[in-house]
Amino acid sequence: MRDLLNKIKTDVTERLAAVSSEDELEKLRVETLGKKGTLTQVLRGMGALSSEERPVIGQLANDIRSYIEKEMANKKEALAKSALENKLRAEKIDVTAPGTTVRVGKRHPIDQVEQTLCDIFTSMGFEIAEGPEVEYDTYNFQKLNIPENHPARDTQDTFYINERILLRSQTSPVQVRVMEKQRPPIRIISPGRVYRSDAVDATHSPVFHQLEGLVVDKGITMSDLKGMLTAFAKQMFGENTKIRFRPHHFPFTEPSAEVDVSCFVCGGKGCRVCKNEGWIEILGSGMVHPNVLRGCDIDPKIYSGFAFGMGIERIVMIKYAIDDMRLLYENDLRFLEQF
Ligand code: 2NL
Repeated sequence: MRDLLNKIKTDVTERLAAVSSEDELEKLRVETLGKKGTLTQVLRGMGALSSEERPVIGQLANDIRSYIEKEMANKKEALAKSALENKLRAEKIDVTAPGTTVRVGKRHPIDQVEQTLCDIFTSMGFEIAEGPEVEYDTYNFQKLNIPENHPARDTQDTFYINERILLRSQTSPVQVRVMEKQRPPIRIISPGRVYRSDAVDATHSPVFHQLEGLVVDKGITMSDLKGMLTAFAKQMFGENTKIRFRPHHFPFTEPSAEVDVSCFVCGGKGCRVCKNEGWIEILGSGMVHPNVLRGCDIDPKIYSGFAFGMGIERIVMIKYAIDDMRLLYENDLRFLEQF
């Protein structure tokens, strides 16, 4: 029996050394110390021993049992420790490692400039008005005092859906719709997409963007237009910017003027951006024609107004010194990422 006990001791010690998981350890514990375990069975057989042998073998069996229990507890602790070490090693974070860059998209330069324009005008008290891109010719032409024989009405210049319906060639019809529905005071801007049957080149596109503005109230004069545009030009192109008016003709305004800003690059001396002019044309404007007011049931004897319109692409091109409009539509990220 003594030999049997010693063999169990050496066997278990050997097997314990090879154990590499808590499951294996538990299996060995049950096989040795469990109800039907090898050591348990030996202890059960002790009744058959003589009264001299029993205390001696009993002592040996208890010593071996304690020894095995202690070794198993040590092993259990060692396994838990190395499991924790593995986990810590696997989950280690190198806080000095370079981060993974997230590529964030951004708005198209046309949209960025449109947003800037809207911010400037809304800060002056203008409200943003929107309307359909597919319009009646009455709103796009008649109500804007554009006569039947005007070249803009030519199918060569305008996209017609049918006799009465077309793609708007300016955002003015949006303002006409507001003037019909709302009574003065009116202070609105209308940004949006417009369509003209133009061939694509460095300065033309059949689809482009416009922002128009309109103020109608009692006592509105050209000096209100000039003061407001001066404030706008300073916010858009810098505090030192000056503006100048040149006489022009639009059917929907009288008098009409084209507006230039002093070149924000050279300050007026002449450079590549202003083509040595010192001035850059940015928009068209004027006092709303009495026929347009009357057509919207606003009495021009009581009310007057000013209006202006600019091409957003043109402003983008001026601001970033872009010499070809097509670059704005090609969606080449190497170009777009610069803005
Ligand atoms: C330009 C010139 C302009 C307007 C647009 C307008 C609108 C109404 C009444 C009168 Cl409802 N006028 N708009 C006025 C003057 C010029 O645009 O060169 N745009 C790109």
